[in-house]
Amino acid sequence: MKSLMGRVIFHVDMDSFFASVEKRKNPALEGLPVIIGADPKGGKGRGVVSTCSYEARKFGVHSAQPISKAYKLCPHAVFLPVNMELYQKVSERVMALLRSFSDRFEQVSIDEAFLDVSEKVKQYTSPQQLAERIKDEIRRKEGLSCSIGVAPNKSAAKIASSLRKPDGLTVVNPEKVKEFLNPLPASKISGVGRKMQERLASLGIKTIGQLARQPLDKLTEHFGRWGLRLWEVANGLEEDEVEDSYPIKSLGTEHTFEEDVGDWAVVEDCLNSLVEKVHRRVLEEGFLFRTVGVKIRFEDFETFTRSKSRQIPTNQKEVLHEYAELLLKEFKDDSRKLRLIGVKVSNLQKVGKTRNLLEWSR
Ligand code: TTP
Ligand code: MG
Repeated sequence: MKSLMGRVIFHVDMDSFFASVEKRKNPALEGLPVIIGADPKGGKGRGVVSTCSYEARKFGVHSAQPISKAYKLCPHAVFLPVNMELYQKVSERVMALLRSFSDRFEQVSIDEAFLDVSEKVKQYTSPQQLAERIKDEIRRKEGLSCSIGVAPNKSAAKIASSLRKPDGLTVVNPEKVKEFLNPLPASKISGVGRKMQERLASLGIKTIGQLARQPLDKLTEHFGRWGLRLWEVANGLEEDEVEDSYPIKSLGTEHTFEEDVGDWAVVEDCLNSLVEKVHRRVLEEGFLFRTVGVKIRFEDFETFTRSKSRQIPTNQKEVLHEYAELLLKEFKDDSRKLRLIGVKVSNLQKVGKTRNLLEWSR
């Protein structure tokens, strides 16, 4: 087994990300409860909270809560719609900055990344000093705060970043990983959702320490390969690499018809096969996508592109198909014949191991 000694992993997670970006854009919101999500419509709104500022969290508001509930809990909050384009741009700048501080860099979501800084950290007096430097840079350049966890592996770093939010910094020394993990609830492990937590509790397992002390056989008997994973994480033995984020920005394909096509049924057939192809590649590469785009070229070579994004990344073919079809529909009534259509997905992220575990435990 490779040694964890010498590895320095950071997990960086922006604080109340969408809400903080809105606050930076409009300083009048400073200190106020701000809720980002669906329109509350005076308490009758449908849809959910995307996120909220820490001021709103004091009232019990949280991500994924029905917006009507959030309105009941905190009617005087400032409610704002999701401005994804803006958050995406800010995210790209933050991620570029984080990447510049790391030997290896893996973005895991719009506001979260792992950094392997094992080499880079040698230019600083301590991991703590490098983490503080990163926090300062993000504050100075973007006016935003983040929380950082430092540990010799990814799972402990991720847990560490969550402990002192907002504006937190938690350093776990390599020889103290187990000591750090033992008292924490098992639900702190990424992927242990409510169901998994209940199953663990039924076996008398509440803390990570209790999980760590279980015989491995017992865990694999109950949870299959995830049992091994849980046991490794709980014992501070997980050794996943920080996987450099994939340079591929989008995946797509297009088709030029042999002869220009006027029959919409033919276009739809072609769209189906393009969707199949793109989806196969998405699965092969292990991606999730947020954005679906189409391209359409008429017989006179006039070309259009359209795209539609969703908030939550997915790898579902149904979503890809539904969005592509919807986007193409705009052109259905055009009297010109079609020369080409194309389909692509973008805003990609890799399906991490934790995400598999997450889906499995739901
Ligand atoms: P998180 O990092 O989970 O949340 P956060 O950054 O708002 O707050 P924290 O300080 O606890 O890290 O998610 C990042 C962004 O992703 C968040 O700002 C909004 C979006 N998001 C949703 O739209 N829906 C959700 O259910 C969650 C959890 C996040
Ligand atoms: Mg966050």
